[in-house]
Amino acid sequence: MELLGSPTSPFVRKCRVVAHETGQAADVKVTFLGLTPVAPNGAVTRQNPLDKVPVLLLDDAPPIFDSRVIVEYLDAQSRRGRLFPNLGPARWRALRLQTLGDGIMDAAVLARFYTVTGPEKYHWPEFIDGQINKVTQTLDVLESEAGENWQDLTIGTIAVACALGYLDFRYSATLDWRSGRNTLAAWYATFTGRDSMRATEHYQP
Ligand SMILES: N[C@@H](CCC(=O)N[C@@H](CS)C(=O)NCC(=O)O)C(=O)O
Repeated sequence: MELLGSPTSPFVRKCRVVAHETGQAADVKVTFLGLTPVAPNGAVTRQNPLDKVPVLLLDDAPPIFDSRVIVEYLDAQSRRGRLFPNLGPARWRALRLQTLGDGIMDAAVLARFYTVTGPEKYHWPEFIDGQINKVTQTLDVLESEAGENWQDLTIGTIAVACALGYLDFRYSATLDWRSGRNTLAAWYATFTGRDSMRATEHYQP
């Protein structure tokens, strides 16, 4: 399997963490490439008409995207198969948590495009504030929920950890997400020590 991705994408990181946690890191070759919403990458376009990473290339089947489908595929491929709980309340909790983590990533990636990546004439303070509000509101909900169930390793806790890692990576100067969120911060401090997180830290290409 080959994973097309950008080294700075939190969605790509989520897939890589899952590859590690399911014992498949050695089976997933990671190929890093660059792209933005206004500068698509032909290698990605050929595999995913939506022009987004991550994309998982398979030997004998069409490519898989987006990250939510990739992580479920990897989990299903694994003999461990433990990141998606079986049908029942635990499953919906994990999927809901994944949505919250992914939602932080979506808003934070989008806000960055309108602040740093995009041209200055498109910097739109109200739009950026709206995205950052989504991030902080979601962080407040996570703070109120970070507790006992979060000891379990699920696709939900992985997505939240990758979202927080992205905030540290891109927003450390402007968003002190730990302030007033001690429970979440303590949980993350432990989670980020996992081998899978350490092996996939963001870096600037
Ligand atoms: N919902 C998608 C989001 C993926 C996404 O937004 N990827 C960004 C990189 S962080 C991207 O490829 N952006 C290029 C574009 O939007 O054209 C997923 O979970 O895979």
